[in-house]
Amino acid sequence: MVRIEEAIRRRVLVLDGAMGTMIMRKGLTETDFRGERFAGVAGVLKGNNDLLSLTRPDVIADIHRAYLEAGADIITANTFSSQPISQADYGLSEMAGEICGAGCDIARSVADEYTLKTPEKPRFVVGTVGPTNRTASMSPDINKPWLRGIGFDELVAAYGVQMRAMVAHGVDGILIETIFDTLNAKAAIYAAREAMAAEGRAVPLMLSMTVSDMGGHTLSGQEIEAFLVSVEHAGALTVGINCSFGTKQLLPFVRVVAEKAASFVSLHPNAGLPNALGEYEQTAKEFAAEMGACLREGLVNVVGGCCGTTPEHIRLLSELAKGARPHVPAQRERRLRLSGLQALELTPQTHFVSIGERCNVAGSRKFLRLIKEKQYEEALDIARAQVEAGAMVVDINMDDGLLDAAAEMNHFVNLLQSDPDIARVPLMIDASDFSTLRTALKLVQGKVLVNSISLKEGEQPFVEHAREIRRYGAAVVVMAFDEQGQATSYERKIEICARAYRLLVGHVGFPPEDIVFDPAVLTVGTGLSEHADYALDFIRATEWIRHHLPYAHVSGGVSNLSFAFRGNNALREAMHSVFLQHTRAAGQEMGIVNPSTAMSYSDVPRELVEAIDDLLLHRREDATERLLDMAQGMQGNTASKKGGGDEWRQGSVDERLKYALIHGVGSYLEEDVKAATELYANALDIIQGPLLSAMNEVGELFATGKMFLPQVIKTARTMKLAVGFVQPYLPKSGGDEQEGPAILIATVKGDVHDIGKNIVATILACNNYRIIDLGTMVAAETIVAAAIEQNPAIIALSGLITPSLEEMANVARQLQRSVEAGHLRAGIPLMIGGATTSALHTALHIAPCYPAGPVLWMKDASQNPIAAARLLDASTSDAFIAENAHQQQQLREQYGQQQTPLLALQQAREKKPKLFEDEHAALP
Ligand code: THG
Repeated sequence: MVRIEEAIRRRVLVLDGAMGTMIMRKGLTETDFRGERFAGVAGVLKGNNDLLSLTRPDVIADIHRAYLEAGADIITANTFSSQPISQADYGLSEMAGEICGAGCDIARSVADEYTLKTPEKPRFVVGTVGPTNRTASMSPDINKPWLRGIGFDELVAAYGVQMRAMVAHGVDGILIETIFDTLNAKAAIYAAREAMAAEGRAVPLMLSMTVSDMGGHTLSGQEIEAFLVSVEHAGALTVGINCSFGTKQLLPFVRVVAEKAASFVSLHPNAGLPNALGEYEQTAKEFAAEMGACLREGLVNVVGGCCGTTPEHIRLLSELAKGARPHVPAQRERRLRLSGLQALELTPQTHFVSIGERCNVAGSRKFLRLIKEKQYEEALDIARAQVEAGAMVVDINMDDGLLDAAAEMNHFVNLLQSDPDIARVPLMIDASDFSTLRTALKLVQGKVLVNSISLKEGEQPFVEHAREIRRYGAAVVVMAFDEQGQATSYERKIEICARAYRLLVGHVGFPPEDIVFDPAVLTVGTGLSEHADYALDFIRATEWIRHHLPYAHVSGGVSNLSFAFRGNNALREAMHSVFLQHTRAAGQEMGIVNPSTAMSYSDVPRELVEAIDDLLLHRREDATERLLDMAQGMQGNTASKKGGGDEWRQGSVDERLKYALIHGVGSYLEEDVKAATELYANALDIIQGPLLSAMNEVGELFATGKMFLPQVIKTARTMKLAVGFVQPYLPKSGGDEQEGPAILIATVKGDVHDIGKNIVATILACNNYRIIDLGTMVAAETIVAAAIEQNPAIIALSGLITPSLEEMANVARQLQRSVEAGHLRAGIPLMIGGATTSALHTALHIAPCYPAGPVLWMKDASQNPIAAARLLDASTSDAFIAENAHQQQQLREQYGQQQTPLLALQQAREKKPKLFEDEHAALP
């Protein structure tokens, strides 16, 4: 039997196309989904495509056959959502394993049937693993950025069910696809490895990410290269991109994958961008033409289709793939790579990797106080300041006797990851207790540097911990410490590091480039003679390690060196600078430092360099005394602070407020809002003026791909903060705590997506509206009942997937009926938003269902408060509603006139962020 790993070397393999689109076309009913077996199950089962593997296996087999007939080499089993988390939406968690196994069996038998017919063209089955409907890297509540809706362990448990079924049911590979959150993917990789070990059968992994914006980020904010670094430990057969956009839009991103990944490359995009009605309309011919360009470039090894593709698309594609030149995977040098939202690669050109030391409760009194007092926002400012000052990695340490280190780590790391300005750099997780390190490893989507492990407790725990770190895909700092204690001499330092290297590289199989040795920077100038060689021994050990332990790196905590000179910061900084001059020449490439005070070597006066060298290189016995004498004059001088970039503080109040909102900087908001109240007679104008115009700009930046989702969320939080500061200045008409008009908001039935809805809710709440959030999957009856009961000023509906469009029309009809029956007040505006919605669809299919009130399409979340303000202000309301009605009438006429709907659609199509679009009902 030819294996997929062999076949892929010979030619470009063709994957199948969409399963969902094909199922939708079959027009199946609730009864089909239920079969006899699930007839009595409560709730709606229609939409649970994976369940059809049990209830309508014939339909699934037919779809597989259609793709095999079209020329597919690889078919994807109907298992995208066959894990307990997604199945919980249907009350079928317990069934996940069985559903998954059945899906694999169907694909296996159909594939084998075809292989038997044409043995020269073997057909493969991959189990497909979707992202679930939760995200492990983002908070479900944007006002609580430290929260997570799901944890790594829960994901591993759920994926475990799916992975074990796949391995046991004979798949040829596992395709972890539509990855929108790398932490979810890392949990899937972890679960896959466990399942293979448990079942005693290894199959190749294939990874496929999905880009969420035109800037090429995942939904959770990672750049493509950062994603690749984060999952490199999977050793995947292929990495690639699926879903997202059409081929043309994805091509630049595929080039990045092809250039940066050591694996083979896959691509299975959507059939173009969805039209204004949420449909994919790219024909097979157009699709093939675009894919052809990609094949000619030699970028890929596996091609297929995602949303909207059909057997005809795959048929044309497989013709093209026949003669295509397979991509030759890039040669990756053995280099340390880490990632936050961005990748960091240590190259021979890298100047020096400075690791910020200040988020350490043991190394900063201020940080300790802030954590103890739970002043996390200010603690976060310390991290931000370090990044602004040039830290390329941030060290986090919560080791303090009075703190629950793991709990604090959890809170702070989550918080930090929600701030894209900080989270763009990789983290160094610093803890003496391995369980705290483990906690942190489960929180981070990027590739972190673990600080640290050592031979302190002997070889066995050392090896076990290294193996575990590897399973999470992290790099590791090894301290020169063993059973006898800390290495203080040159001989002991190199002996321990060599032993650790042998164990890690020889025994564990740890990649040597992912090992960072820390030969321990110890304090000099203490007055004790046995400390006199500490600096020199570190320098010599560094040189030895770099020569004798190939690909491994050296780091150290530089500020330790000068503890003896506490209180004289200028001298300490000069010492660090001179020390680094030596250690870097010896091969130290990274160090834990205070980035905002780093002094450049050339700024240290010559005589001072000499005096410091006397101490560091142990050239004179009286070096400490002489240095102290010389340093007298420097007392109290603190070196220049760099970075921070506060130039924006020079602007006008409006400009400062705008800057703060767009960059999500909360620290000056209070004073700036106060200044604004002196400028604006009416405090409401601060909200309607600079604040709203900033939100508008955010919307624009987002729409044009210059901002990505975590940044937008951050600005919304800052907006809320700003409105909070404005609040006391607002006129209080009712005397008591006055709340604004109520807005009822819901994601419609059949749709579980709520990120967009939550953003809208928060932005509206920030504008002082009272939000009644009914959640997701809300039935029309529930929305109508809540509207009757609460009499909101506005009703807002959200939906991401195509079927939601029809459901929104249904809600509109039911609202109308309720108005006609006299239950509901007439005239309540209805707002429509979400990625598949459009001005045209709203005009054509929703507005006519609800003549009782205006129906408004919201281009993006920043439009809602603007529209709400116009609607609810008596002086603008009528004109606004009339203008909206007029525009919709025009759209309807255009659509009616032009016999070719396509043209009308193109004219009407608005450019909007394609963040939430695609038919995978599993995306959040
Ligand atoms: N190796 C590794 N990890 C480490 C160290 C190391 N982690 C911790 C530490 N050493 C590196 N970090 C610091 C952080 C702060 C200081 C020194 C090392 C420091 N702090 C001031 C002081 O104590 O004087 C704090 C002053 C204040 O309160 O602000 O010097 O070696 N792998």
